[in-house]
Amino acid sequence: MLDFSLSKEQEELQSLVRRFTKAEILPNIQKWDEEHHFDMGVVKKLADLGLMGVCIPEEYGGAGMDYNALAIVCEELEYGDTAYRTAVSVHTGLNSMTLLQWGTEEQKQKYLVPQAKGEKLGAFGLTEPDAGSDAGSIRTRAVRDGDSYILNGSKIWISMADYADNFLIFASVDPEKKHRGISAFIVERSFPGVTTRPLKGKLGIHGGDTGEVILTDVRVPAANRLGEDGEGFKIAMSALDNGRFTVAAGAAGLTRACLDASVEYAHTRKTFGVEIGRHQLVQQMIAKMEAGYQTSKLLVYKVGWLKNQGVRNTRECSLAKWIASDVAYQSASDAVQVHGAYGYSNEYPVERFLRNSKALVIYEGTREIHTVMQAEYALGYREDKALNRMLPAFDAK
Ligand code: COS
Repeated sequence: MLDFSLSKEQEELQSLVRRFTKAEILPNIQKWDEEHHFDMGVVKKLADLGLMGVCIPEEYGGAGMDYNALAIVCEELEYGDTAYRTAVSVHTGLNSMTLLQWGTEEQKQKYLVPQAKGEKLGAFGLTEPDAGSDAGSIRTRAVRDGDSYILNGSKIWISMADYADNFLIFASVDPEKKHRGISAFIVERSFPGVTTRPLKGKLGIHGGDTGEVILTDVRVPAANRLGEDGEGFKIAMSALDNGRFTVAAGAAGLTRACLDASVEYAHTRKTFGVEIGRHQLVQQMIAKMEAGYQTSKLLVYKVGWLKNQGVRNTRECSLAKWIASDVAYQSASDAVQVHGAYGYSNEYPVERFLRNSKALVIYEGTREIHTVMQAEYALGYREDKALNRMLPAFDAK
C-alpha cells in the first residue's frame, strides 16, 4: 500500500512544532542571529515536549514515534532557523540514533536514555582540520591502555561543541588499516583532557553553535567503545544516513520559508503598475521553489518510510540530502532576488536564509560527494552491503 498522508499523530506533531517555531523562534531569531546567540532555553523547551528524542523508542526515554516524525520536527524547526534544526540533527540524528543502532544495552541505558529525554545533549565528532570529505583519513588516535583507550587529536566544525555533554568521537586505533582501523567512542565532556572552543567568522547559522573539540590524553573506558575496533567508519557512515535525512528534511523547511516569504513579498511589492507576482520571471522563481519543496518532501518521506521498515537507505538518503539542500540553496538565492535590494538587507529574513542554506550544501557530505555517490550507484560501482546492526524498524503496534 502506498500512502502519502500523515497519520493523526504526525499531524498533531506537525502543528505542535509549527506553533512552537512561531512562538519561540521566529520572534527572536533575527536578534539572536545578529548577536550570534544560541538559545539553550529553546532546547530545554524542545526537550520538555519530547522533541529531542521523537523517534527513539519509549523504552529508551524517547517519544516512540516513527522516523518520519523526526523529519516533521526538522522541517518545522528549520522553517524558523537552521540553528535549531542543526541541534536536533546532531543530537538525535547523528548521536542518539547511532547509539540506538550500535550501542550495547548498558550504553543505551547510560547515554541514550538521558539524551532521548533531552536531559543530556549529544554531538558528533568525525571531521578534522585535514579530513572532511575524506573521512577515512582522520588522524585522531586511540591507543589501548588496559581497560581504556587514550585519545589524542582534534575535531573541527562540530555543531553544538560548546553545549554537548557527550560526543561520539571517531579515532584510529590502527592508521595502517585506513578506514578499517577506525573505532567509535562515547566521550563525555567531563572526561579530563576534553576542551572545546567556538569557531568564529562563519558565513551563516550565526544563531547556532559550531566549534572545535580538542582531545589531549583523554582516557576513555573501553566500555565506551561503540561497536568493535575497526567498525568506526561504518558506524560513522550509518550515522550520516540518519544525519543526512535530518538535513534533507530541514532543507525542505528552509525552502518552504523562502517560498512563503517570496509569495508574501510578491503580493505586496508593485512594479510597472502591478504586484510583482504578476510578472512571469518572478512567477518562474516561485514555481521552482514550489516544485523543489514538493520534490524534497517526497524524497525525504521515502527515506523515512525505508527507515520505518528497518532497511538500509544510504542511496536514497544521499539523493534526498543532495537534492533538498541544492533546492534550498537555489530557493534562498531566488528569494533574495524576488525581494530585490530589500532582500540584500536584514530587513527581511531571506538574506539569513541564503547565508544559512550554504551550510546545507556542504555539511554531512558536500554536493559533490553526493553527486559522485549517485553516479557510482547508477553505474554499478557502488553497492550497499548488509550490516551486522541495523536501525530498528518502527513498530507501529
Ligand atoms: N553504512 C554502513 N557502512 C557503510 C556505509 C553506510 N552508509 N557507507 C559505507 N560503508 C562501509 C562500506 O561497506 C565499506 O565497508 P568495507 O570496508 O567492509 O568494504 C566501508 O564503509 C568503506 O566504504 P566506501 O568504500 O563507500 O568508502 P569510500 O571511501 O568509497 O567513500 C565516502 C566514502 C566518500 C562516500 C565517504 O567518505 C563520505 O561519505 N564522505 C563524506 C563524509 C561526510 O559526510 N562528512 C561530514 C561529516 S558531518 S558534518
